Amino acid sequence: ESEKVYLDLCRYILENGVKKEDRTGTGTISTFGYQMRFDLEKGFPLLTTKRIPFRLIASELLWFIKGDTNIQYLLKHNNNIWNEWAFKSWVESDEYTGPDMTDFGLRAEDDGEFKLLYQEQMELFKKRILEDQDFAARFGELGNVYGKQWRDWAASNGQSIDQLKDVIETIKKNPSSRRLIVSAWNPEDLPAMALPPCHTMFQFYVIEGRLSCQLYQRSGDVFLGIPFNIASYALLTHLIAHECGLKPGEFIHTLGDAHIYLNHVNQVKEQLSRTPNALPDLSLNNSVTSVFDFEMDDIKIENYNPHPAIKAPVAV
Ligand code: UFP
Repeated sequence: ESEKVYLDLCRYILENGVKKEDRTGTGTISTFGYQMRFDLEKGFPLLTTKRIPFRLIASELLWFIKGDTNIQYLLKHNNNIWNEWAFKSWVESDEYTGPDMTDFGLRAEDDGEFKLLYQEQMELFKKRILEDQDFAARFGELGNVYGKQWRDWAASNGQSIDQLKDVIETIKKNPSSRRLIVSAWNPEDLPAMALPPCHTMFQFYVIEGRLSCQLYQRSGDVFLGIPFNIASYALLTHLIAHECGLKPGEFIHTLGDAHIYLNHVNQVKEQLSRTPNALPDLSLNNSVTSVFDFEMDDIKIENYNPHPAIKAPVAV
């Protein structure tokens, strides 16, 4: 089954990874250059050895696909994964008059009293993003994140390039093309980005009526990030295949720095001790024809029987 290729990656790093310092100060065991292949006809690669919240992955992907870069869309779908980035710009702005939120992420971890204060401010922030359009336009906006680069890349002549729309049109018109690439890595934008894109570029390939996708991910948190990234790009491949009248082929995941954080090692071992179940199935609403029109209700995961979730701290 497909899940084994992910578990093999975990085992490979535990056995062959080298200790490496990292930006977050957590420490990792790391390897450079690794590739996993998932045959999408053999089930949807949502891991079963721990529960993965597919709903968050799907709503984030639809947000990218729509070219939306404002967290309001995510909040409307009860998706909180990008909140901290927007909250940071709010509490650092002149308009914020609440309690001091400097280093809120780190402080919330070791200070229970501060954590309550932080949660209260975060709830107020979310409510305002949802209810106040003007506030959302100013403080919900994340700027040059994936949605912007995929759908509205700023060209030097002042025009905008819709890479995703262009690549879908080319898949339909010229499926044998070897130039079916979308890049999120925009060197000009990097200095202003809090988190430079981890999924830097992806390429499509069509053979015998099947659409495959290969992602180059520069940096992968193997325990927390990678399972999300696999499901996200598998879903993207399904959606584009659906629009183009193709069957999904393979998702090929190529990793640069693939690492297990030192404070995830026990969780990884726990996961490796579990026996995978059959992969679930993905079901898409056939009446939706364009990837740009998909909504959450049009995307369903069926027969998903995971082991329980495993908690681990996020390195920030
Ligand atoms: N990371 C992922 N997948 C993602 C994402 C982040 O694994 O989709 F956004 C992890 C990789 C790394 C950290 O551990 O987040 C980013 O840190 P850096 O920029 O230093 O590579």
